[in-house]
Amino acid sequence: MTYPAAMRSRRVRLVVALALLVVAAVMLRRSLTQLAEQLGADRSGEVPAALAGGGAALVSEPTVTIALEPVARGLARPLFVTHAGDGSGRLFLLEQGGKVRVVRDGALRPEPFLDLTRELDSSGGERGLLGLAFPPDHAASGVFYVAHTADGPVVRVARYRVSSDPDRADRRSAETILEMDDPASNHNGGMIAFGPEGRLWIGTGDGGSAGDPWDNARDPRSLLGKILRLEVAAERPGYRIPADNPFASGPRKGAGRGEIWALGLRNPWRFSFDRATGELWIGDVGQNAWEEIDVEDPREGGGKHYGWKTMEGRHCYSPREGCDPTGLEPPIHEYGHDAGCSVTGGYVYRGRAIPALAGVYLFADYCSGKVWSLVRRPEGRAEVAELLASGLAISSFGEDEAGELYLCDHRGGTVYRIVPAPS
Ligand SMILES: [Ca+2]
Repeated sequence: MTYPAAMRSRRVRLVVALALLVVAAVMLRRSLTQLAEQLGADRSGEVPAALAGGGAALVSEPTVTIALEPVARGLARPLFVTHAGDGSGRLFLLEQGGKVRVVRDGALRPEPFLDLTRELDSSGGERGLLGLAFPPDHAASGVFYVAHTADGPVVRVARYRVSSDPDRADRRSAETILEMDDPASNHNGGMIAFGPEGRLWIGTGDGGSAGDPWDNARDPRSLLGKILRLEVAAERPGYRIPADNPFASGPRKGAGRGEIWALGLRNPWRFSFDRATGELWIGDVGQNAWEEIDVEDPREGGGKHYGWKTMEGRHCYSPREGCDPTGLEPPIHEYGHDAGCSVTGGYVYRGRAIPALAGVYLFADYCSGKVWSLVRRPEGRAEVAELLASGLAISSFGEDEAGELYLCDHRGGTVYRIVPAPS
């Protein structure tokens, strides 16, 4: 090899090495970007500066540590846990594809309680069987309610009855209570629960896509982007509008749909009532930047507007600057997408196993897997602490009859009970 040829070959090696380095750097950057996107950390919609005002979370060190104990494994995309309130001690677990499963005496029964696989439309990541609620009179009436997406496309709330076997429901007993348009595949709400006053509460998404293109959440004539409150009874078809709903009586009578309890929500994926105080806690999933927790005392009469899409959390969304927050209810807590990407509202703990959590609200993020505690300070601020970095895709919390709490790992197919950490 002549000298110039050796130089050339050395130069070629150098160029090849540099090129490989560039390729490696690009690949690393791309995989980091993909990871961030998977976690939903899309920062493309940079938010305007926060509006002035109090409410910033006080972040504290947790004073209690928790652990997770599996109660059922091998589930297909679990996304809710509840109980029948009938003293049976059973847990009812929802699988997104359409099955309700029963845990009785600590064992997951192989046969589903109810299989709605054929009734529902589970195409798309947020479609499927979304909610389940047992009324206070379930032990006597044998009825229960589900929320799911279906062809139409619609979000349907329907009533079913148990069969002669209490661990099997009658699939043919379906009665539609309410159907709502479902214009896009995401943001379908689907949380349903009976309030302490015995009414059926329903969370509805804003209809989906992004940025509420139909402006549903702010519209008192639309049932989407709301919390609804209905009066249902086992032997009566359909529903009635409770006379004390905010648009059913009083000064705002007729100014909006009678079914509406609260407005301005984007996708109140999970909400709950505090067993002790009756307060309503809502986890409302944000757009690109801010996840929020809202809380209200229903004795104030409802009709609150939680801001979307004028605001996302405490920040202007539409318009992006200079929005008017007059009359909008700020969240008690918000967090940015550095801590997650999709809030999963939880419960105020009223069980007995973890006395240090008494009266503490637990919530989580689907993407980051973090579980937080929230305590309301006397001045109204939220004090938030990270309880657990679970690494799970937490799709929901749930409660048993005794008030112990559970969470669902959507990806791993396991439902866990929240227990005190071993000392
Ligand atoms: Ca809001």
